Amino acid sequence: MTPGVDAPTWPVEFADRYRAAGYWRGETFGGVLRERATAHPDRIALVDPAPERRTWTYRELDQRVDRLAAGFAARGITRGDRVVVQLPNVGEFIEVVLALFRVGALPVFALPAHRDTEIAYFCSFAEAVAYVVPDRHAGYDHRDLASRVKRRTPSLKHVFVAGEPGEHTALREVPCEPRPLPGPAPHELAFLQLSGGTTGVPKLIPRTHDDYLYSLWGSNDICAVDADTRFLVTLPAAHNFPMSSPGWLGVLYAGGTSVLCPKPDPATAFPLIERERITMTGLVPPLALVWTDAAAHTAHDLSSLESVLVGGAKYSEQAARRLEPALGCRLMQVFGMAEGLVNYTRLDDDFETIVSTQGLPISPDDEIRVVDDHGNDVAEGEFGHLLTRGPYTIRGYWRAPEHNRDAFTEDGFYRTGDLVRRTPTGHLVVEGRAKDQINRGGEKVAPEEIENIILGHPSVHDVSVVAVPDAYLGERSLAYVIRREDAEPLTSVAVKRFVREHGVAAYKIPDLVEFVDAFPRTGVGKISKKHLRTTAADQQS
Ligand code: J2J
Repeated sequence: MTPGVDAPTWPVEFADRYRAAGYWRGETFGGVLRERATAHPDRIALVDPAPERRTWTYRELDQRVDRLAAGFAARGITRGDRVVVQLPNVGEFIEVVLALFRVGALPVFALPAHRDTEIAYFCSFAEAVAYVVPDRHAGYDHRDLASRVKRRTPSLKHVFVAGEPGEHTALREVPCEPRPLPGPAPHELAFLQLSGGTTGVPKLIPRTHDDYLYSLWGSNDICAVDADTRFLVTLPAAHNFPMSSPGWLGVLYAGGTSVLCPKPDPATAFPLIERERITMTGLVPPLALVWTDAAAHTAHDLSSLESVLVGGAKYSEQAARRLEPALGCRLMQVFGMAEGLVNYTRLDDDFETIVSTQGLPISPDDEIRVVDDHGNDVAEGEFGHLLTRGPYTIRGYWRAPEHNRDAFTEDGFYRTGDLVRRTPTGHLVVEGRAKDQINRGGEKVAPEEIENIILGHPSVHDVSVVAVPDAYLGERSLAYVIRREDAEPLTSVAVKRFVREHGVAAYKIPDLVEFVDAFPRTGVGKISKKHLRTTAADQQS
């Protein structure tokens, strides 16, 4: 463990190799923005179309980021400090993140859907000094959430609000005269990203400038992102996929334009595609289905679209076949993870490969192993557990030594928890998942987190949360509950309300609740989730 990094990192011989191979270029985000602003100051970097259209040239973005970074520094936020950032797809999000990068402070990327439980955990676990929120978003007042979290979190010194601040500090008051800042070194951490999670609390993923920047330019090469790219940020901008595959950060690296989409539905996105002449975007499979259907009878001109990336969850082959003809652009499947490894189908892959595989890794130095339950490599083409190691895949979660012992092999391979098969061309096909996680159309839910909440209900004796197949989302969540014999009667609605009132993101509330008398057990007496999943799937079909 490198002091100050708080997580295992690449052994020196690997780091040297990745530098020598030219993957790690010794750049930082702050430096990249400055260089682009110098090279082409008047190009548009960013468009925030709502409520009034705002644009930022590269020069303006660089200058505003400088002033905001100076303001953060003046308030005592320094290199290595953690700042929880929870903003929707607005220009302020991009400014805040880039300003923190420039200071060397680490954004912790919360999603707009997160509530008290998650935010309080991120703030306390990361010992965050600041938390950045919108005033209201999607009918929810984030200032109240911030007040509650601040009372519970001693480390939290600042709450900055984009919009009307209430009892907190207005973000617009923060910028001040720029001053030279020491800034981070390329091998240092840039931010902490959230893991999809399989455990009671999400793990934090430490990414460095060097490794993440490689995943960006590597993605740009594969996806043909350049200065002419006009990328629509359709998914929440804080998620790893729309941020880096190739995402708004990849587009920034290439000197292109990112347009922030306030909502992902076709009624919002299609007019923007037409007006802003969007060339590329990224979608999760359920959204891709909705877009494909809506494209058939839209009056909007989508002809500027050149490629659409679909990933985050398995995209069914039937759905994939329909996308290109409907949207009139290239489909690229992407199978990625915030821990690192990202695979893309290539623009010159044949149609069958594009619709039936989840692509090839970005890097020739992404090491891929497909192993059986005992860690032995399976035969060519057989399916097994995907392990990976490489120039932009982490070697350990942040401050999680015990979990790291299970999540990584001794020689540093990350156990993705995904079950894959490799085709003769090296393309990966995702066949399933061994980790205990629900993938709700790209939104990941850790059953254990929800089980722990439900177990707190006085009428609950035991609970097991599993995935059930769903035609639209791919999977939904089902909570099997055993009631306490002597307790008050309990309804499905009451269980859902209990989880909601606990304060978690709405997508984590069980879609279905069923009451049972007992759980199937494994030979050693543990609850057999496998058995429960099969029962659930049978009942739903
Ligand atoms: C099946 N499962 C997939 C796919 C991810 C790009 C794209 C996605 C993510 C992401 C990302 C899948 N088919 N095409 O970070 O940069 C599931 C796998 C994987 C997990 C990672 C990116 N694409 N998955 O989804 O960290 O189970 O990243 O291990 O949220 O999503 O989730 P996450």
